[in-house]
Amino acid sequence: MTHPLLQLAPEVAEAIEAGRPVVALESTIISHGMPYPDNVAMAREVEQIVRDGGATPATIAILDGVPRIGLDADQLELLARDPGVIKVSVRDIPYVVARRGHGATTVAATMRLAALAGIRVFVTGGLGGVHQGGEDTMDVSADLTELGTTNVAVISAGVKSILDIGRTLEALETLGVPVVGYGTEEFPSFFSRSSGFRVPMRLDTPEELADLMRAKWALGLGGGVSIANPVPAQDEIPAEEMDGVIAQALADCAAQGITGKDITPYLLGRIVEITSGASLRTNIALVRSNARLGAALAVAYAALAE
Ligand code: PSU
Ligand code: MN
Repeated sequence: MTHPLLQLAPEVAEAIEAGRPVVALESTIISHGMPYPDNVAMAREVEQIVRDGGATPATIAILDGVPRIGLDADQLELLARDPGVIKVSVRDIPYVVARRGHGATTVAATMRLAALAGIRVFVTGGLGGVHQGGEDTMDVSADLTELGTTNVAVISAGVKSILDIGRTLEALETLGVPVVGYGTEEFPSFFSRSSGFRVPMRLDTPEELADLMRAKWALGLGGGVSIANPVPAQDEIPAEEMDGVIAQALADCAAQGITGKDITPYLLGRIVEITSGASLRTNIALVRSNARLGAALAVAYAALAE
């Protein structure tokens, strides 16, 4: 049933086979989204939160050219500290597999591999989207294309204002992707609960989210669902505070001449530096919160599928 090129961890394979709840987790956030050792501590803690919520965690990455669904402690450690790990979006998957390399998967690549394994719920921190100036550079994350085609629900804390949030929401509408505010009318901007943009739809419980997923896919409406879960209020950094930080990081990025797939990792690292680590604490807090919701959603969705 499972794709022959995928390697599933035994507990993940058993859970999928039995129809028990499974939550996919990405690995670019580990290798290229946070500094060591906070990244590996976060990765372990998030897996534990998913377990405590009654689901099986499946962190996804490519190791020695093998797409793996579910990793052990040594594999998480390797992803967290090996500088040879490549950032892998969908276009990079065949290269890393053929070259037998190590790859940390983005939201787009993780969605695709999760879907191949039969996993429908995926937890991350922030989505990629239309970059600022994207109307000229055409720098639009493949995360959006993937949300348009692959049947996985992605829980994030919204989109950072390193991106053009308005154009990102427009692109998601064009692609037919439901963007659901979880308990909110306003689309969150990762560090902040607000963004100045409304969500097109709001739901308030994991059961309601599961119903939407089932309705979409039962009707043959392929593609993803973007669930925007605002950072908990006590952990947020107000948008006004982040605006200056992000403007500084974007200016530094341009001055350094950084382009393409290196832009997002550079900006994430620079924001941690400029905020002296405050942004990292918020980042970790929102991932924890997303993991709690992801486990609850996987449980609710598995109950429907019975
Ligand atoms: N935004 C974050 N943290 C991240 C990323 C984005 O706040 O770690 C990562 C995710 O893996 C996302 C990827 O899928 O960056 C998007 O990169 P790009 O813009 O190159 O598609
Ligand atoms: Mn890009």
